[in-house]
Amino acid sequence: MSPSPPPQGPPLPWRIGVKSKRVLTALTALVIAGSGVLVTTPSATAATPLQELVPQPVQIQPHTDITFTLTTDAKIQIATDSARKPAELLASILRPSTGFPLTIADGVTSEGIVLLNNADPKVGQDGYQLDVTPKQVIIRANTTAGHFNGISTLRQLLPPKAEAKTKQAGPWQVPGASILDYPRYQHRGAMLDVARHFFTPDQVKRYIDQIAAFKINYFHLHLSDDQGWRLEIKSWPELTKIGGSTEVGGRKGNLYYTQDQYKDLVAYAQTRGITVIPEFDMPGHTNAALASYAELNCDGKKRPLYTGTDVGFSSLCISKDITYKFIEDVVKEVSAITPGQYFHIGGDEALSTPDADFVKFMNRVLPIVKKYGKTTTGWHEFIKTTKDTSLVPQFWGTETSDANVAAAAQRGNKILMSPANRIYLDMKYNKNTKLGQDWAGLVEVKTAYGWNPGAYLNGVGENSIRGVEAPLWTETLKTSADIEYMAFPRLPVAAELGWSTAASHNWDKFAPRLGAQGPRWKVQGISYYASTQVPWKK
Ligand code: IFG
Repeated sequence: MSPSPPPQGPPLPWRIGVKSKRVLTALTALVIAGSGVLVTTPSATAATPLQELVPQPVQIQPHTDITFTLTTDAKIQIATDSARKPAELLASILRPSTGFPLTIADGVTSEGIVLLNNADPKVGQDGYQLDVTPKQVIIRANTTAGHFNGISTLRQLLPPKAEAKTKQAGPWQVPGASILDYPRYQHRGAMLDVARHFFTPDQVKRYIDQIAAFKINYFHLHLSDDQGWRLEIKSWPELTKIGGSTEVGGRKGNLYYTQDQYKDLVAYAQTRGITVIPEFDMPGHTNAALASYAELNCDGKKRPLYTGTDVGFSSLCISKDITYKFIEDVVKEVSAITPGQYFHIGGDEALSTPDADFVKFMNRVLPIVKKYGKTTTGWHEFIKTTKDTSLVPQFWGTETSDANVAAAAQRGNKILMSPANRIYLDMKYNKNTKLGQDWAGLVEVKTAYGWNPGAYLNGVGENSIRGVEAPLWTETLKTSADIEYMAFPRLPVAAELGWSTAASHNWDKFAPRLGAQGPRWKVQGISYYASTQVPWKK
């Protein structure tokens, strides 16, 4: 008589690392050899999708006796219009792969996927509840953002082929569960530098799609630098005509977004629950502007266009009034087409601006951003020039102490964490990585994961953290494949650090979940770096 299978207890805890799995296998073998009876231990690798979610939700209650199957007559039902964009996003993803109509219906009448409001207040603005029953998947949220985040989780509970752009065979099953989830931080960001190398609107949209799947909710576009000015400013047309005509390496072209294209990118991001933060770096990193207008230079002479990768050699002319007219025109035009609350003024590496002038500059510029209804964010250097606690310094240093940032935190500023030696996605993984740079060190996946945003900077505790953002600088990147190689798998690492609880931070538990994303990325055509530190699922 064959032994009854072991009770289907809770799946093996993710504490089982690679080493202990070998021990487990050896033990199992021993049992087989010894007693001649096959005792199947619940394998640590036969994970259900509930054990493979990135970022890790706050609470998951599996219901192993329940499976929901999406069928052709399923509808996506919304209780109010606030859930329409999330419903449309989900439909746009599942219709191609399932071939189902997945019509969107107002009101909850039948089987399928249901987006309701009235979620538990505990989930706040960005959280959600996701309940899988035999006939329905119910996502409750208090806001549109919450529904977007619930949908990102549902996508990961479906088979990876749900992400395919062509019709796949089913079944389309979702494991029974009750999930209650909400983020640790309000800001989970990704930055793309489109100034060093220009990326087309479609390439930017591709990256937006990829970051949205990990509950990223801010997309920071680095739109100007020494090598390029990338957004049309109608009152200063030479900025793109000249400043947008080249890039690192010297490629020539109309390498910029018209304001219509920018508005389209902003709207596209919104349909994925993402808010765009435009950055115009100043007073340094401004050679493209200085090459476009002679009058912006103190000596009245245009600078030559620059296609190299040095930093710190340029500065707007602090003493000239026209500099602030220029900045006001830029802030005015861009704020008018940017629904998001934040305007990024850069402020980094102003090495050619005397310190006193830097302070003078910021004292004139910060009020301009406020005048057009936006809240300034910027690389952390600017924060020493102001006592305004509503402004957001983005820490990008490699040290774990910064007196000005700690003082700002003390006063009440919320800090956006982007330590370069942890989460700069353009850092090489290892010395063999062809793309990227290494000035902040080599950043393998485990290094990117191995820090606590709430305890990283001395004097900057959990309550002073606004969130985590992963910048991707593009001095060495030209294609979407280049972006994906550097961003995956470390962007999902940043997403986990920004969303999941500090208590859930554990590499041995996280690595298998990250590895389980591999098949999904393969279906999506993401050219990720298959780090040997991660147990990639086949
Ligand atoms: N530092 C510069 C970036 C870019 C980066 C590349 C900041 C804030 C090095 N400034 O990071 O312009 O060149 O890793």
